[in-house]
Amino acid sequence: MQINSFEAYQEAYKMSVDQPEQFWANIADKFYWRKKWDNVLSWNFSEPNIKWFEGGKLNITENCLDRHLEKNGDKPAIIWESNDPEKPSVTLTYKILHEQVCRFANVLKKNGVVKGDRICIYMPMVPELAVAVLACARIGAVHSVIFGGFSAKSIADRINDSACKLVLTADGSFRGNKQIQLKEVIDDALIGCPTVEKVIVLTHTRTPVSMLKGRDLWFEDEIKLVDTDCPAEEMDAEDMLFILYTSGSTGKPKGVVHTVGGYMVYAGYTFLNAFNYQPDEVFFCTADIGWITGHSYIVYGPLSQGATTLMFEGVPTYPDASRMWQIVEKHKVNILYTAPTAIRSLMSFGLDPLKGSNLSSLRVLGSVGEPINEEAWHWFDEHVGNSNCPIVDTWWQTETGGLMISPIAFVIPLKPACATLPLPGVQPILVDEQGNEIEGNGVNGNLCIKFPWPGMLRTTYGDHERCKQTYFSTYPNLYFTGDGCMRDEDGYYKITGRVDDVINVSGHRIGTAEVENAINMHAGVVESAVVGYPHEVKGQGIYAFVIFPNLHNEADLTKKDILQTVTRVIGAIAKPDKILFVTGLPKTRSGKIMRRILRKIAEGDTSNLGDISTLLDPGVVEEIIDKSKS
Ligand code: 7RM
Repeated sequence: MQINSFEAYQEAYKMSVDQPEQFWANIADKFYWRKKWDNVLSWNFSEPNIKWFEGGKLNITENCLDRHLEKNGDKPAIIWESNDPEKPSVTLTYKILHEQVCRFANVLKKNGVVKGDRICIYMPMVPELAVAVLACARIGAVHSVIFGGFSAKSIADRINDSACKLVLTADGSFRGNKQIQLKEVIDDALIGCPTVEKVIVLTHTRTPVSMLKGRDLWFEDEIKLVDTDCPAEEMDAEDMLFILYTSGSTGKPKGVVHTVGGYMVYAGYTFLNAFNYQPDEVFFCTADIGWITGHSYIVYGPLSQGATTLMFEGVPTYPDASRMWQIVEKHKVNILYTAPTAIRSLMSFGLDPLKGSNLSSLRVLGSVGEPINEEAWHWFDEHVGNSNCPIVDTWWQTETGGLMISPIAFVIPLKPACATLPLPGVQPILVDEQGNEIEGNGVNGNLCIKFPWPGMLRTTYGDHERCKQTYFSTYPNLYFTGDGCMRDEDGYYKITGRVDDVINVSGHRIGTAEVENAINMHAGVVESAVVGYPHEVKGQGIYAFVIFPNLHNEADLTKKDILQTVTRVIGAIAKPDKILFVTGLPKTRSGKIMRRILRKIAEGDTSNLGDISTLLDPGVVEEIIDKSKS
């Protein structure tokens, strides 16, 4: 299953296009199925209706746990590193992890959870989070993990959208020198969540929490009441595995749905290949399990391959900027998979933090979440990789389930800051605004995918039409990624960033419409427009133009109030970096905000604003430019 030469890549790629069913059947064969599929693939992108390995029966946790027990039961499955460097790390062998997952699954069962129920997980980055995710999968419950930085309102929206029955949380979480009172946030969220029957609370930060009689239970009490035997639920390949909410250009976040069989095959295959994982290596993905990267490359990808996955609770700069390198040395990390924003933030501390740590265990480096700039790429290459480790710049999305366009370490010749070539099974195509294919090399276009791959989303929870509209309607019979892309002279793909109204802040997707709605909820705000602008560390920052007619003389206080409102409505991750009070917004005669102009102003590039003759009132542009400069 592992590709070891460029010729082997070309051969695999060719087969994946010429005989996709045979290609994926061969790979799926390497996993454990209780019953093999009847049909590898049926699909159309018009409804869309996509089915992989139909008729196949399996449980993903048998692939991630049980099947490794005999040979690798004592091998570390998860190594956990605490936020606090003084606290001992924790190692869960495959045997122990299996036992813990079974116990946790029994706790869920005991509390009435059955196959198909949706479970909301809002937990810190502790081993129990991975255990909780796998426990859901064990009994066929659908997990919906929510990142710890979202507000009560965001959580309530997500819980209600998929009618979750149970919530798994903790008293609180540590991130650097901050604490988040997770249970308190959940308590606020649940005021508006009638479907939630039970809340199971893990003790972690030991902060006082309120426990509601009949609803809230301590994890530590529950786990004592169950045994370690929990047979895995037999799942159809196309049964739902999880929902993960993600932002787009319009409306509320969508619940991206992944199914058991295809997702497993794709996460496992891409993990093994792109990173060239070797048995006994330690793989460290610095993402949070609240995002797709954590789902696929902390939990499911590595564990499905019997790998050792390192899970870190904290942040790269706590207690200081040497923390990541200390972790690499301490656990002899072989593969380090992180984000450009983390690299840029560490770069800003200079080279001293690197000096005390031995990084010679590193063999492969990876980047994900946003376009990596060349400066960061070279810094990562030279100072972390000692100019001796391939960097895989992996392009993919929540919706794709796994890596799509990415180098294969030691196989694909690299170019700095370039995602290079599609993995086998991935058929990218560039199109112009009208949907015409842009052929040849040295071209730019909108990135689409023209053939299904096993890890792709199947629907958006509860609203299939939205899935169709968002991804399959812009260009008929193509999956539209929302990204712009260049194909260079050598046919290499370089992702240039979103072409829709999504901002990528530190690798987190945030919809401009979501932020605008949040700002508009603030008393006194009449209207707002939000755009992204280049930010040195975060990649993109959030710039908000706000109409607030009755501004009193303490404008800074009002700005803080608006930030507070956004924090309440969405979460701290969506707080604008800049707020500019204006009296009007550039609108077309039909009332559409011309974000193109605002983007230019936010970038500080007002020399050429393009055609503004279609504006209702071109005068507002002058005003905004003046204010943005003062
Ligand atoms: C995995 C993840 C997806 C969006 C995607 C892109 C951007 C991700 C790269 C990248 C350039 C990369 N899922 N993106 N990886 N852009 N190079 N290697 O991030 O759903 O949260 O975001 O992130 O715009 O559409 S995500």
